[in-house]
Amino acid sequence: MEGLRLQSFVAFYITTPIYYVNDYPHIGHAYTTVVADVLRRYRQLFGEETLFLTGVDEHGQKVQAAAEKRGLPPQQHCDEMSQNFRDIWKELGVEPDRFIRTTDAFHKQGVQAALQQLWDAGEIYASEYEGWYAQADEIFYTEKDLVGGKAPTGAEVVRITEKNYFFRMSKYQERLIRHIQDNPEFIEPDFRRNEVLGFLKQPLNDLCISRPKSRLSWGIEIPFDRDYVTYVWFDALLNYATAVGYAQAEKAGEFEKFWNGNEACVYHLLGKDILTTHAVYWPTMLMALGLQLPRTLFAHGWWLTADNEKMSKSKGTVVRPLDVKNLVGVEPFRYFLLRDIRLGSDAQFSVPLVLTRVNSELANNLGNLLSRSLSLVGKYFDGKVPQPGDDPRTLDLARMAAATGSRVRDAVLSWEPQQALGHIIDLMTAANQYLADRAPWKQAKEDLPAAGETLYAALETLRIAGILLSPVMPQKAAELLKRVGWEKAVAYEDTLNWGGLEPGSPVVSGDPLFPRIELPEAQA
Ligand code: ME8
Repeated sequence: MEGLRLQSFVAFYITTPIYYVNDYPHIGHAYTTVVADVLRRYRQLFGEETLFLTGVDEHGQKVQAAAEKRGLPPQQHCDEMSQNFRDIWKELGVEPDRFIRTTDAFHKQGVQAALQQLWDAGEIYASEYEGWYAQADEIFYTEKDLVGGKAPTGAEVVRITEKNYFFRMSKYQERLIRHIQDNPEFIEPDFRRNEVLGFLKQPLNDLCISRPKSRLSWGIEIPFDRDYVTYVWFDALLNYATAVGYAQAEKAGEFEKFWNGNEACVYHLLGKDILTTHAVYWPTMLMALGLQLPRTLFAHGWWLTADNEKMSKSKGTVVRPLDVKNLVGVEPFRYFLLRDIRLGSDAQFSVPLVLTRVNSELANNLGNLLSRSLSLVGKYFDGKVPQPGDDPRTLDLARMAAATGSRVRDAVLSWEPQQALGHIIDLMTAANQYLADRAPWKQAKEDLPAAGETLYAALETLRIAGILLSPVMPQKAAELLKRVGWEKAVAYEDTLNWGGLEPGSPVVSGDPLFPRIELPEAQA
């Protein structure tokens, strides 16, 4: 209970990266965003105040080039593309509280306020710069960074000399190392923290935060030199703060609550590809601005192709989230994304893997338990929840069910949603086994109250599972709860005690909640 009380004081603010609008959202974007949506719904279920932010990164070379390719002015291109992201999140049942675009006026103003503050404080200086620039990465590399004449990412580089503005990032290196060492929850998982600490063994350079307009015009103007725009990463990282009121006088209270106060718990979820920018640029920017650092940066892994490769547009291996959603349904797809990968590790993505998971755990395990129980309750108990009982075997199942809520909660709070779902499925497996052992279809003919006890227990485990699954599959969970005769609003506390279902409440039968899905011919 101590944990529950502590957590409920926290203003849990979860963010996803803001995605580049140079292309349509793919499975990786959907992954981060669905996980964030689910984690926030769990925290809400546990009684915490939450705020969930996602959005789009609209400035910089990549986006300017994509707009040029379509023959559109960048703003029009961004208006259209950002709408695609919004639409897809809606289709995937993702409900962010806020959707930020870096072309939003309040964001631009916040970025300029930060730049001006750092310039006035001498944290930004002008210097002649010579280096290797990779357009694809939008990053400058030094000679020693190059691998075989190319960027470490494999991108082509060109030699560039120009005046630019620099943020004194190197000044904060020691303080950053200490912060990472003193706050183990700052970078998760552990092995990623060690990677960052390894990276910080090399001396940090100062960060070039400007681009001359002659080379790139699509960006936020530098307030103290109108010939320059802001480097896209400096602009983009600030979204997390501007979205909750940074540098907006009328939103000072909100900024205090979600970012800079004692109760704030800022949680950035991101892919491992962008950990360095988040773990090095961002905290040093915040230190220079005199702001609090986020509580946690969690770098999750990648979905790979069936051949264990990174999905690639040129090889045609990028998966479109809506294709999968249209095949299996939105909520089973969400379930798969949380269940088939350990947050932090890589995993393979393929349609057969989605079907295997959804069919075995949702259609066969949970779905069969539900349909068998409901049809027997219909047949022998007039469609009403029967009376409970206290056979030792029933009490074993009851104990397991009543412990599942806190197991799920512990797993979610330790960033193991895959395991949280595993606990729910273990409960379904145990309930199916219980049903098979007690065979209520036979009991009904010999001892009707014993059959009632068995079916009550089956419905009761389904009720608990329904509540605990609601953050992942809100609509299916609501339907499941209605079918087992549970009309109350979803509340975590109701999972902690056995015996919530009222005998006599009507159950509702219907089509299978999770029909089995077969692989379309073309993909078999
Ligand atoms: O990097 N598996 O945007 P982006 C899992 N605008 N997740 C994946 C993935 C995959 N195969 N591919 C992409 C940017 N992602 C910047 C971010 S934030 C201030 C600025 C997800 O459109 C993952 O979250 O390239 C990754 O970090 C993000 O998409 C990159 O999106």
